[in-house]
Amino acid sequence: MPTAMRLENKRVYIAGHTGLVGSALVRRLAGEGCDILTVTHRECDLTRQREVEAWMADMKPEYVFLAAAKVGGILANDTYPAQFLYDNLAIATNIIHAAHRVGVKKLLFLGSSCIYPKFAEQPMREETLLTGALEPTNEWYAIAKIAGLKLCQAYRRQYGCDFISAMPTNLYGPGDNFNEHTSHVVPALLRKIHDAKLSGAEEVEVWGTGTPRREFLYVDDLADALLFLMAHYSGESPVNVGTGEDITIRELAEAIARVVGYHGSLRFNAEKPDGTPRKLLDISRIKALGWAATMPLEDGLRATYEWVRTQGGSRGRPGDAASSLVGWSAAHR
Ligand code: GFB
Repeated sequence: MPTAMRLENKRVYIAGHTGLVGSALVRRLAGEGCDILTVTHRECDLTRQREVEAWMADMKPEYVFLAAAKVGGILANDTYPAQFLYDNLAIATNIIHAAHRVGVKKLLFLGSSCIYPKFAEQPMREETLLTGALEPTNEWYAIAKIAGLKLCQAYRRQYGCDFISAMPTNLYGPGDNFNEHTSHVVPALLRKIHDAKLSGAEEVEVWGTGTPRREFLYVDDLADALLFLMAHYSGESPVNVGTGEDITIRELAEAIARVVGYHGSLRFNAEKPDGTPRKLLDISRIKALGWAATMPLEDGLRATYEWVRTQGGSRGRPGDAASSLVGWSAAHR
């Protein structure tokens, strides 16, 4: 077990600092006494190698959390395969290679649970990677994430770089994307059920059959896990990060209706894709290292709903219960 490493007074680059994971890392690192480095897309396009190498050579980060990615829910992944593959490949290769060039001490690459085979044995162990076909709706994103993970392994083997990878399960929380077409299921249903409550709609459409099972990790729990791994883990294998519990999409929708206080009905539209039937991670490796998630799902949903109702106001529209769809999309991409 490597000795615990502290980030105090260290130069720590958070790639993707405005996203769901990146903004949670900014919150979590705020109390660590480190020098947090961030860069906007306008200042440095992470898909442009020359720009990334110039910025990294100039800023010389010592630690890197690679949380920048083009992300989205099942529909976005299925609709924009070229962007999901190219953007995520380019971001991963540019930052990982530049980190090696400037001698970054340690880099943590964020993958995703969708890298595992569609019909992997559940819960999914890290060893099942590349043992079966991927889920077609997000194979583009998955292949880019697998490439990033493999690049970290290759740079560790050939150059001795301390580059590690974490594979989080489905995430939700403050700072998420609430756009109804590109978002993941939790923000999508929070928004649809909130607006149904405001408008008095009698029913809300839920995509798919409601039978797929998903595991949901609150993003601030993930941020804590990432700092834990940066401090305590140094190895070639990716490390799964999850809660160890999953629920059906129907149960999720019912939980969100309770949180929002919506009493209408849920209509399941089986013409929309279900995606992978189940994506529960085996978390025994990170448990053995000594980390566990703490936020129960319903509490996390409540905290997220509270955040978007208040932030939605401060980021573009009145935050009161009258805030409309426009407010949510304007406030959240
Ligand atoms: O969160 P989600 O879009 O992504 O969908 P995945 C999860 C499940 O929720 C699917 C259902 O079965 C959806 O059909 N669902 C129900 C909805 N209603 C909705 C809705 O209004 N919006 C959305 N988005 N889903 C993602 C990958 O797969 O998992 C990403 O596409 C990433 O690349 C992420 O890997 C972790 O969980 O199916």
